[in-house]
Amino acid sequence: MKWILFFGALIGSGICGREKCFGDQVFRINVRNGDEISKISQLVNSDNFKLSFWKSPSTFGHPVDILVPSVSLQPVRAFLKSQLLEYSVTIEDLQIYHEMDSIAQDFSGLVSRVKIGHSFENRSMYILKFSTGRGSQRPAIWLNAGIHSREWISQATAIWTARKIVTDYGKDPAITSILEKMDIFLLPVANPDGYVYTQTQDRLWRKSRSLNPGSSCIGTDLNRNWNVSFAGKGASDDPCSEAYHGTHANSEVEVKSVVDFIQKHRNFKCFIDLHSYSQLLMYPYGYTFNKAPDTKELDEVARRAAKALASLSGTEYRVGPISTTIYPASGSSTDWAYDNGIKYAFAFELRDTRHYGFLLPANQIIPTAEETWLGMKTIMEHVRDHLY
Ligand code: INF
Ligand code: ZN
Repeated sequence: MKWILFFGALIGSGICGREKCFGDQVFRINVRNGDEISKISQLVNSDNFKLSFWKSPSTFGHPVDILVPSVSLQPVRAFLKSQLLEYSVTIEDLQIYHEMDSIAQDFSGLVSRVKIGHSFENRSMYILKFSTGRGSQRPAIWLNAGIHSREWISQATAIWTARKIVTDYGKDPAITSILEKMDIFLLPVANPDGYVYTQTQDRLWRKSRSLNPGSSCIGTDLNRNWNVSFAGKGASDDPCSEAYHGTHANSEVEVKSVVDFIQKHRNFKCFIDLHSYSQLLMYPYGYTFNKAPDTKELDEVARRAAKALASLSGTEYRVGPISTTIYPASGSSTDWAYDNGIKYAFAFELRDTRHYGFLLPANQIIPTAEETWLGMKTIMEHVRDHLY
């Protein structure tokens, strides 16, 4: 019993630092004998970890699923490792998946959950479709998040935005009028494997988790894998690089799934990609210093959006083309959207500017999401009034 007290003590040390780290998970444990079943039962029954059986132990050889609250992830992992118990994470970040399901169920007349594909490790990729119209090809907006897994404020902002849209539809004239004319498609977790990896192994993981033949290094930078100036400036051909572009454009199934969906739909007018951090609002191009044909209009819209964003809490964003505002980057989602006819293509670098960086405290999630919503709404209102 003493190990329970030891592992329980880990909780007090604030596993995720001083801030609550979000993302409950379901661990699937392969139990091989009675001794292991009794150890798991003791673990679940101890009130240290607030665990519950997702799937109770039955006979050996059948896995046991336990729901692990985010605060208990580390001590439970440590315990399972110490007991040589093999496990896998079956449902990563329940909160985001739960929230998507409950929004789609609670507002089934407005929202539907659509599977657009799967990740390298075979996790489903789900989007939420917000639509008031009968026609299937209404002018559409794509909101992308979590392409870089460590940028947790991006996924969190996206799922908050989903709830905001359904809550405000019919009340806020802006979102109501946008949805009267357009559909919104939201992908909260564009890199599911990387997201799980940041929660289970390496909090600062950025890339996908695909294997690179001939290299021991894992993953491709999904924001360099799009078919636009592929393998150009600001991308690397080294699989060990954080900006590795992959073997060829759309080599990554996570990118291909989005590309296929958007190309099949054929009527997207706006693409917004959420990243963190640095507080930037950018538009094409990243792959060249040349100005995009619509630079004047995109700059004007972006400045208005940044102003709306700042109106809530004074958060200051810099505005400009990707290549000069942050750095040259080829093969990015934003440039691909723009060069494929989606004129209103933007990328947000959310809070903050460096103090916390990727480890933005949970108490800044809602303030960040609320101000970002004002910026995104400004863009979407412009698109609504300038359909082409
Ligand atoms: N953004 C940079 C990146 O290396 C810059 C960027 C953003 C390029 C958007 C293109 C489009 O992808 C981040 N921020 O990684 O997290
Ligand atoms: Zn990023």
